[in-house]
Amino acid sequence: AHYYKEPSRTFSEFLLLPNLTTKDCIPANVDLKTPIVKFQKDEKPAIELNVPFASAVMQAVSDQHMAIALAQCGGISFIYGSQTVADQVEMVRKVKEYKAGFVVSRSNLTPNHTLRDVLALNERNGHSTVAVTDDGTPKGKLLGIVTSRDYRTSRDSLDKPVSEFMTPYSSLIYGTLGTTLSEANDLIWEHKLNCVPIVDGDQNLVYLVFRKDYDRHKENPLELLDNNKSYIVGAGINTKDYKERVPALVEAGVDILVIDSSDGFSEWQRETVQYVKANFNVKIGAGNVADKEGFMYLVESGADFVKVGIGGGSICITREQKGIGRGQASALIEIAEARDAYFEETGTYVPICSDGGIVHDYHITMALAMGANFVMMGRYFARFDESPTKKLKIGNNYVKEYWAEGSNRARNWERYDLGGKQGLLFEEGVDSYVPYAGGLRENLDKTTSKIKSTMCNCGAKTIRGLQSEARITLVSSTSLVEGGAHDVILKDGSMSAE
Ligand code: MZP
Repeated sequence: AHYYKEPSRTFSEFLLLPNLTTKDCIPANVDLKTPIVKFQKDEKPAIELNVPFASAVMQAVSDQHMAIALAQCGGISFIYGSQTVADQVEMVRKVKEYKAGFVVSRSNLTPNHTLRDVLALNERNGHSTVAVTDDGTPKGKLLGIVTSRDYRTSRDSLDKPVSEFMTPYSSLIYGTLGTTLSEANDLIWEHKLNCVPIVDGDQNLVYLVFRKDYDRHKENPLELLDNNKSYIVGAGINTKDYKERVPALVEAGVDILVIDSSDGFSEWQRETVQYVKANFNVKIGAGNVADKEGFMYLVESGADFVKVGIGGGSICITREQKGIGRGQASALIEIAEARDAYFEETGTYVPICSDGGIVHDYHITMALAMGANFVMMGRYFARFDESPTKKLKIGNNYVKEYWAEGSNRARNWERYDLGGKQGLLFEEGVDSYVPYAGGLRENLDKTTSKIKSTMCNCGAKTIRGLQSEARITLVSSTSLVEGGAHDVILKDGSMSAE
């Protein structure tokens, strides 16, 4: 056997040291843009994210709702593959066909219809917004606008009339298409709507656009209306049914695939990557691996990115069940070094994704500093309204369900398959709850603020800059205690660490 001299380590065992912060190194100047597919030196990567976040290939995390919400924030979801090809394709199609606006007539929908009705309409039409007019045309009298946010934040109230959602999530407004800009502004003010009015050449109201959408389309806000651009979406595949699944996903317009496996250092992965590369013009990531040998094997097989991480997921019991895995930080550091050396040698840059084990927001910054180009998270996203799972009240707290792909609930045997009898032979993950945390956008904004702020402390305005400038120190278990509240009595009555 080969023995590694160093123990394998994870994010919590490290801290970043500040570098000089220059006056222009402020959060507003930090760019979190990151490549997620391989590219040649001096070339622009074919796919980049505006924020370095991917949601996990899991039933409890990535369906079409999560994919749309995360793409709107600049990240990407990989729709889970542990479902039939037809169901997965339908989810991908819904993301690709999703549009921002839709007009129905009053006879189809009025404020007395329920949120469930709106949901059904939007689901059917792949739209985020329903504008209700009296005659069903954009020129008609505008009776109301209901956005997907209304029903997604009100899942528990699907059977209430939409008119009840005037506050606090109100996006249902009354007015007339053809009202003037100043009347529209009065309306926005009166209902405290976070909207921007779009007016025609005569300063008449044509449409209301929600500010979050508007901010991303400042240059040409009109491109938002019945808009041909589609959101970017990924999908998980396995090494068993790829000859059936991949053509269907490609046909549905998927942008990028990833082979979802707990151990990607295998000949099955090589075959799958090579099949996709030989037959389709679609990007494909592979994994998961935990060392440079696994990384190089997948790179040489043709992978566009490589996913790193074995056994570190919050719901994962692979290390307990099988004794395989590696501390996430050690895996990442070694693979990032191999990625950089390969780039130096060949001029080909292969991005790496740190998958699993992110507990605190600073772990994301640490992963990026250690060389990750983006992170994949399950637990983080499962907590939000947009995840596909049930929200429950347990005691005084709201929680959401979150189960592992290798649990008896998901039974994603293909993820763990090593040939032989088909099926999940034993569990490698648990079925659990995570604390409910609200909407994705608010949480993501908070997380990115923390990352940007830390990057400024480190004197870095880009992820590449952070990777080259970061100074990282290992911390002793005693200094870990020093890092939290200690030696005080907390106001909730509990004792802090001593
Ligand atoms: P986390 O963000 O919840 O810590 O980890 C999410 C990651 O755990 C997923 O992206 C996937 O790689 C991994 N996962 C999913 N199911 C299992 C399992 O059943 C698992 N063991 O390890």
